[in-house]
Amino acid sequence: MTASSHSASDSGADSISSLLARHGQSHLLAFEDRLSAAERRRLREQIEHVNFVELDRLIQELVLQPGTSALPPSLAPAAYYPAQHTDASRPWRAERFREAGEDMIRSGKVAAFTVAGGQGTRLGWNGPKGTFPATVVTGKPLFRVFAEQLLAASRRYGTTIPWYIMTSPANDADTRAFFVDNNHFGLAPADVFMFPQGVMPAIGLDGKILLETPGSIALSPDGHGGSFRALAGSGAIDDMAARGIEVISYFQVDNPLVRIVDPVFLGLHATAPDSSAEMSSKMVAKVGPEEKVGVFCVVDGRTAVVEYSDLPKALAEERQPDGRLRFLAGSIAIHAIGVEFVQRLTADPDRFGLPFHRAEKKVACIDPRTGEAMQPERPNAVKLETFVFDALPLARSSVVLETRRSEEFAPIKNAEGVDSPASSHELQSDRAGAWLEQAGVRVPRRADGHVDARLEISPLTALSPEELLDPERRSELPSAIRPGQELAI
Ligand code: UD2
Repeated sequence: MTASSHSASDSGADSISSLLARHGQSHLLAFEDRLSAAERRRLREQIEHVNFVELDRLIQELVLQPGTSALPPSLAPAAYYPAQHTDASRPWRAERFREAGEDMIRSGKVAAFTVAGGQGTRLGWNGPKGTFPATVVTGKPLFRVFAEQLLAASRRYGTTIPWYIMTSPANDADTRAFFVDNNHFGLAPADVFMFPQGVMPAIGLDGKILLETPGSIALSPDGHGGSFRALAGSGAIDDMAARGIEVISYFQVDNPLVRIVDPVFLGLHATAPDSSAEMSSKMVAKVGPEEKVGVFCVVDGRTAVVEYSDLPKALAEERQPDGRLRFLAGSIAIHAIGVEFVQRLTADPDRFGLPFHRAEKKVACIDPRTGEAMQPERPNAVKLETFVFDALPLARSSVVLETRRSEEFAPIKNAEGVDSPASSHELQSDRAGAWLEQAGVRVPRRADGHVDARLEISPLTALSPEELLDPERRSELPSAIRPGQELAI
């Protein structure tokens, strides 16, 4: 190392030391003498990326003195377009919106967007969640399921539906490699755009930033709300604008039943009289007060989602006169987002920010005294995350569409039990069975109502039950499924 570079790095280290001292985080350099010059440089770069002024506030509010989030006094359930369009409470004509949506899709105004930056720790899958084998019979990975939908929809509408995928710095390389290894599942690589989301330091319960190793801060993704900044910062939103995209179909990586290209929803978002075409959402009726999904509410005249952990039990349990939950509209994290809305929010990145939420997690780190690696058995840290649905109140107005859970929601989140591969398989088979029944196939059911077979319908075979009615496809279907049969079409 030359004398000049030595002195330059020394003075850089000095100013970093005083910065850290001012913010009570001097321990970050505690093991500097064990690091090589390159490792020191990397650590310094990480430190320079931290916004300490913002972080001080967040540590105070969300780590050291976390209050229970104050619920707004004017909280009311949000109105929604019911799945049964003939529902007397709010009749509406799906056909009009379907036509508008189909026009938009055909004219290339729709892009798909998957948030896939999460760490998937609950599932215990060692790799990006989108690589998890998700389907019932052939075990297709989630990314392939979505790719097949996009291929099928692009063919059906004679268009190209580009696909944007938000990764995280931790899984970006693995995600890209998976797409290359799988030949992008038949999609044109130019129509698949990946970009990593931002990160935030994990904070120990004492308010100190955690070190993952002596030379690196423990960083974790900044939540799916980071997607607005990442869409803008990565150039994805410019790419969309250049392609003439107007609407982003937003969905999570964990739901193999998501209907990515839904003309009714897209048309409703773009043309409903009460929509600003900025950000719209799908909901399902909650199965019970305890279900772990956020609920759509109206707060000060604006649509908002209150996360399940923030909704007091008494409110979650309130019933309407007909016995249904009062706060019924559960968020399944499916949104239509206007490209112009993202542009408007992120026009001045310094002024845009969604609120951070705290999540207590187990974060592998080093012991700040010895530098030894520690694997915590209990939550030892607060992760700071923003949520995409916190952008809803920023929309001028926002509509919510009810969808049927059995048609569109079978998430894979946990290794076992609720929202696990097993529960998702059951729901996937149930949906496939229902579609086959609509095409005249006899499908066996168990006493509990679930389909008694393992069934899988590729999106390339049918994107909706109507497509199974096509005479050519129908002629290939069996007349009946045997109990316990395995069938992939
Ligand atoms: C989410 C919603 C919940 C409900 C449910 C439906 C939140 C806080 N809660 O619960 O209300 O709608 O989904 O399934 O969202 N992700 C990123 N980057 C991150 C964090 C997450 O891309 O920094 C992605 C992740 O890869 C996944 C999705 O966001 O696709 C959901 O994340 P989660 O598993 O943390 O959300 P969950 O299941 O608690």
